[in-house]
Amino acid sequence: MKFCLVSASPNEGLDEREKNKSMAAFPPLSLLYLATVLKEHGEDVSVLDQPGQGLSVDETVEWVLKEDPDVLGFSALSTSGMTAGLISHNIKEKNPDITTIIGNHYATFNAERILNRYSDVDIVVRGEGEKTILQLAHCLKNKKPLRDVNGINYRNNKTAVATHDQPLIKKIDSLPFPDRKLINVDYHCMMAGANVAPKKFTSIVSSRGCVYSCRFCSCKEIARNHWRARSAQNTLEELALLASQGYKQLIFVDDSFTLNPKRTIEICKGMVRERMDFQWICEGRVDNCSLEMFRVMVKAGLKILYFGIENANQRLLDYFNKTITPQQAETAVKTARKAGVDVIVGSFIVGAPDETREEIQNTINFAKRLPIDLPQFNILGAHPGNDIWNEMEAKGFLDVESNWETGVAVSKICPTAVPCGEIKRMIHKAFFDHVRRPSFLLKQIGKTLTSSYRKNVAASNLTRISDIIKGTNAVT
Ligand code: B12
Ligand code: SF4
Repeated sequence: MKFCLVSASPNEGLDEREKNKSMAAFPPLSLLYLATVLKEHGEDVSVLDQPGQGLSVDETVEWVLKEDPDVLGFSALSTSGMTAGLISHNIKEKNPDITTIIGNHYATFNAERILNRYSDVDIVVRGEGEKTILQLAHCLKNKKPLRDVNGINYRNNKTAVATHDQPLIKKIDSLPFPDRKLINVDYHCMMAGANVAPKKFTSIVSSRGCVYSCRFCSCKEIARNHWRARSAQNTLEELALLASQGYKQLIFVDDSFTLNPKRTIEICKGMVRERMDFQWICEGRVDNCSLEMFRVMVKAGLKILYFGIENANQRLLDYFNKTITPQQAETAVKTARKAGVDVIVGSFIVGAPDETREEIQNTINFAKRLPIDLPQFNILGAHPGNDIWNEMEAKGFLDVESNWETGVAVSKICPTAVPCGEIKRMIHKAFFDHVRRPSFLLKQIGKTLTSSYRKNVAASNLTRISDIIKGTNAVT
């Protein structure tokens, strides 16, 4: 059977190709895993990264028709689902025999809505896809009923039906390494408008899921609150393969890369032992921050550590169910600094229901006080799959029909939140006040002079950096 897998672009207009390209910061690991599993089972597969390759809807349709698959599968997050719906429609007009499938977060949390809105989408896959795509391939090939496939929604005689959830893969070490050669795109990693990975770059995932339940996050739903880690050995084998393929810079896109410090340390020690020489980025929780772990991570090439600090007000941290304190954030940042992490990014979320202007300002001031290199201020969003979405719906603030594909800022719909426009102005100003402080700039220049990683990033982003300082680059 022939499969075409497409990572759909978040912007269906697609005129601004450069903008689309930069959205596709990382390779679509989802599709690369699925394609590799299918290939291992003897299927014929090709993969297209629409935003990565900067293709319009028409160009994508043309590519699919030329490939002439039996099955066309899309990976979609929020707005890219709309593009997938449009492409499915244009494809079916020309070749109605192709079976169209959509997966990923957008699909998982909107399965019925997708089948209702897009008559040209045949099957929606919920959650983890490797087992499901193989079951689907088997059923479609042998003309067996789709009800035998777990984790899908489809139409049976025009009625939408859902099958049982697909059980999670127990041992993710059993999965093959995603074959990155299936896509030929030079990926990059954008942060504050600058490419922080100008060398040969890719992403990797060493664990799936998360045991926490933050109200603004939908990861817990996909992995059903389980954390499944690959062994250090298995992760190191993939890293060795990436090194042999010439990759120099990486991002771990795990939800919880540091959840088990022993495993994290083992991976890092392996990277040092094998002299892999990667420069890499990962996320960390502020309640998991031993100096020993950070030191080994730095030794193994950690360059950018991204902390979910979220807010300076305990009341809001509790509302977010983040189970951390501002004091923990302070300790974590100082410990990472002491361990020699080159760039520390603090991510903050503001714009919750009942959050006052003073509380928002308190978070902005907290960000300034912390010894971080870059603040990232985000506006709280309601997406299908997160608890905030359910809360806004239950309170009657949400127009589900207009917002399920895009998500919506809480501050746009909740009468007790500070209005969205005002928050945008506050965080825009906060960002530039933060990065234009002479003391901050001097420190950053000093650090850049002593870090070969920073020097390389700075040299590759001279125009962007001057745009940021002048305020002509949208970064928050
Ligand atoms: C890397 C990443 C990105 C990259 C995506 C690059 C790419 N080409 O794929 C970039 C930076 C572009 C990105 C953008 C955004 N992201 Co993002 N991203 C992630 C991240 C960190 C990792 C994704 C990943 O690779 N996981 C590893 C793979 C193996 O797992 P997977 O993607 O879930 O794929 C599995 C299943 O979903 C399923 N599946 C997926 N696709 C398909 C397709 C088919 C046909 C089938 C059968 C199955 C299937 O099978 C896969 C294998 O098991 C996740 C967090 C996370 N841990 O998942 C957030 C995450 C997915 N992103 C999120 C968000 C909110 C966004 C943005 C909206 C952010 C923004 N404000 O702009 C945009 C959306 C862009 C858009 N409109 O399309 C949310 C999703 C929320 C939601 N309910 O939709 C997440 C969960 C982060 C979070 N904690 O909230 N993101
Ligand atoms: S925000 Fe991070 S810690 Fe919280 S549930 Fe999501 S992945 Fe887990």
